[in-house]
Amino acid sequence: MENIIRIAVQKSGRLSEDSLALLKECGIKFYNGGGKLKSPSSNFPIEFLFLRDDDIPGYVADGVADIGIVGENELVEKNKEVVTLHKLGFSKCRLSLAIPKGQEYSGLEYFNGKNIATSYPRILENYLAENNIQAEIHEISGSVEIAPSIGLAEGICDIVSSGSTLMMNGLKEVEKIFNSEAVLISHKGLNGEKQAIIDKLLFRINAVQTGKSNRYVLLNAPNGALEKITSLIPGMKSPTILPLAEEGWSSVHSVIPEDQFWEVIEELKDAGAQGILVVPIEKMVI
Ligand code: PRT
Ligand code: ZN
Repeated sequence: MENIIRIAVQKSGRLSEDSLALLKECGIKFYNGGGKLKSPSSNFPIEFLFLRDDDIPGYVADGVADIGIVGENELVEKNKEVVTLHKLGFSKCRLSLAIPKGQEYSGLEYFNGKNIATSYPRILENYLAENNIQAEIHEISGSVEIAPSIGLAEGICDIVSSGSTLMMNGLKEVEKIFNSEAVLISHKGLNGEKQAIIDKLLFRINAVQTGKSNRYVLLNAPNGALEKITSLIPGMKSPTILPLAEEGWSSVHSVIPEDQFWEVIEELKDAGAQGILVVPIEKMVI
């Protein structure tokens, strides 16, 4: 039988949209409508399993799925034996300790002898042990943020993104204990053929991610400014320089990192560049 790999992705929730969008951008076609739990791709040797995120580390560790996409918070909490292949840069959040807004907070010792509600008992237990804090952990599976107001606990340890859930529940974030983002994980000890398919997928993911973190830039420059301008936008190997129809001018094409974009554009203008166009890059292979 031809080798295919199975990927576990979240069925619905905060990870699913970005996970599926990334795989689509990798050119993988699949159907995920109709509440199906399993779906093959029509153009890549991969089959999708749509699961709850809590189950993904376990399914990958057991080999039911070969790879999976899950948040690092869930991965560390479940503590299953899998390989982390790649950070995916989405579903970023943090696990934090929070207490009622009106309470004075002097430091971690605040939690000595207190009750803390959380859905992440393992991560919290390790953190408290590392910091020599003796607190009682109350494991609850959801709506952790209401625990202090109903008298279940004095503090909570929960996922924070914008911080608005804490605010709405009269809580304040006092310690950040863990940063998380979506990661691609794999089963340990896959055969060579499956590994080759995964390498192909990783190559595509890298091309998509590199494309997203760069911009293609085109501009016109007087020939006298070319030296300065090419030093500002060295590109992948070196910029492309083409003569314009107008004597003494050139068109320069290059690639710039997305996060340096505004500063570089200003420097290019100061150096004499005109008609600067900045274009997104769909895929980039270095
Ligand atoms: O049904 P299933 O079990 O698959 O999903 P789930 O409900 O357990 O998880 P889901 O879809 O809510 O989150 C999946 C993953 O997304 C998490 O494991 C994290 O890795 C990541 N993620 C990113 C988040 C958040 N951001 C987030 N904001 N997970 C949860 N939240 C919740 C948090 O629990 C809190 O209630 O959002 C609230 C805080 O958000 P802010 O913006 O108000 O601070
Ligand atoms: Zn879950």
